[in-house]
Amino acid sequence: MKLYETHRAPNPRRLRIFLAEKSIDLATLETIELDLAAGDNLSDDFRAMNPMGGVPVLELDDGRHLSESMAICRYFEALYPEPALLGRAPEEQAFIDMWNRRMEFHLLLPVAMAFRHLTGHFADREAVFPDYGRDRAVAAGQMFDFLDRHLGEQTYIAGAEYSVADITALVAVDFARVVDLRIGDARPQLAAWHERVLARDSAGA
Ligand SMILES: N[C@@H](CCC(=O)N[C@@H](CS)C(=O)NCC(=O)O)C(=O)O
Repeated sequence: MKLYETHRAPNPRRLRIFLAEKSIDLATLETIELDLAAGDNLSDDFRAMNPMGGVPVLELDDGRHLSESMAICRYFEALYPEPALLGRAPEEQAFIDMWNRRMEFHLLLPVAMAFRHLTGHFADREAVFPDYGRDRAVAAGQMFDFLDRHLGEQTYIAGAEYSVADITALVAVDFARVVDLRIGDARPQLAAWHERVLARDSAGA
């Protein structure tokens, strides 16, 4: 299998952390680094693999291409069920999915939009609306506040156990630094959770 990714981008980092939690050695996959700023992901060859143009993309041994970080995570969860990061019992799976989707739509996406529209990093391929970027940065900050309250009640995002929802939240919180959004001193529960998840070996993946 081959993994097309970009080391500093948040979605590929989600996948790398997921694989590290499962002790899957990245060296067993051939990894191909793409330069997003240079537009490597906009080429015809790459779009033939993923018409949406995003990383990560996993090339299977039969030559098919799987994209969407969560689809790839689900594939590896099925291949390597332990430790379970998507839950075991039906209710546990459903609640982890609910929290992971909340982290994707209400945290990672606003952070990504703030980055794109405040920095103009992808101005070569999309219109840039700084007001929208500011609005998304505010929304992400409000989510930080929400999570600070939420994590006062439980150890991890989806409950008592570490899950993929923590991975999505971690990459979003860390990536938010690019738009100068930080946890700060006013969010102690979020800071304690951040220290907890950052202390895991997988966080450095
Ligand atoms: N929904 C996709 C998003 C993939 C995505 O947009 N990846 C970003 C990097 S984090 C990307 O490739 N951006 C390049 C671009 O938009 O041109 C996933 O979950 O994998």
